Amino acid sequence: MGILHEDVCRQFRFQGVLKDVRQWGEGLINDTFFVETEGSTPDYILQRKNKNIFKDVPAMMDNIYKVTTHLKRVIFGRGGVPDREALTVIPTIDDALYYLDPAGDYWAACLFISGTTAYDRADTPELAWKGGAGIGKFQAMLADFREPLADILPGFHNMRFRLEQWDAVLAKDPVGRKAEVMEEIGWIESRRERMLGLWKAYEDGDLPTRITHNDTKISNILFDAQGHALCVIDLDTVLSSMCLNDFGDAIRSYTNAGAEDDENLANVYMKREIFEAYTRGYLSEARAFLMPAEVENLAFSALYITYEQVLRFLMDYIDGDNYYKVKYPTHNLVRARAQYKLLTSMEENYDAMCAVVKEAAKS
Ligand code: GN1
Ligand code: MG
Repeated sequence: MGILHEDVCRQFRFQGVLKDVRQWGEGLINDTFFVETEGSTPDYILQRKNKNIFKDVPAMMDNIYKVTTHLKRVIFGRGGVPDREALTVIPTIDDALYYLDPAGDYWAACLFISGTTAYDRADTPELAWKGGAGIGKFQAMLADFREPLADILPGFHNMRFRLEQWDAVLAKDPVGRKAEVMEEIGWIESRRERMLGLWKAYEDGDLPTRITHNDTKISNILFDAQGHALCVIDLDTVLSSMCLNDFGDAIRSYTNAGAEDDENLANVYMKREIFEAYTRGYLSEARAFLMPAEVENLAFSALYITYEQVLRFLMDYIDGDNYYKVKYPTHNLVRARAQYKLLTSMEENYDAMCAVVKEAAKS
């Protein structure tokens, strides 16, 4: 049997001799492969980018290149190891940041950072603290990056845009699923104005625009042998936006006692000790650059991003599953219900969350 995608690998400036190329990770969007080379030459991560979602892969790769170049400069200045603490994009033999194959698919590659561990879940407060510190440091290193990035995912985490998308899908009801999810639709409708309020504050300039990662789940951080957050990965969604996205999305994923698509809703609730640990870790790095208005909205951003995720999963279900990969016909609906359960748990804990943020912001 030949090596998977050997022809594609030949397009990149990979060192050494190919040994194996295999599927990697559990992403819902791209197809990811681990490229192993013989002997001591580096290994690589190769991805076929989802062109259905990323409409402008060249601009996306350009964003990633700009951000990683800045990170490497900062890391070097701090006496760190740029190729281990930031992603390294591997160019093609034509010196492009991506390869467009004859079938019209876009591929990109980066250096594999060896000797690191990635976690699927933040099961302990210690790990959650370190993850929070990792994202805080990532944002801090980019706090003085002023070049605007290309808006490659228009409306990502923009509630005004999401609700417009939502209204359009509901009006169309393309596969006739709307009638069976009226209760779930009510979850979205009843919180509309409150959720829109945060985005409006951003639109009004009460919250600054920063470089944001936009997918801060723990599996997007590599930890070193000492167990510290070493490198933030999966930079496909780096954008210029409000940095509350990153805190909110981390809380959504870290604190969930169940799975994102848990069918047993009793498993799903927000773990308060994980919330507290992440918040403390994050603020240990982010306290120095955050504005008061950002700190004040941290707890709410968790509700905001979780609500948005309920909306996105439910909308994709109603739309006939065009966005997220699904493993069975009601998968997006199951995901939406599980995320809603998490949202209600956050709502119940909201006052306590605000108190934790207030306290952690001081120390
Ligand atoms: C998608 O593919 P993955 O797991 O990195 C999505 C995120 C969602 C997440 C939900 C570009 O991320 O926004 O929060 O699924 N990414 C995009 O699991 O839509
Ligand atoms: Mg991602």
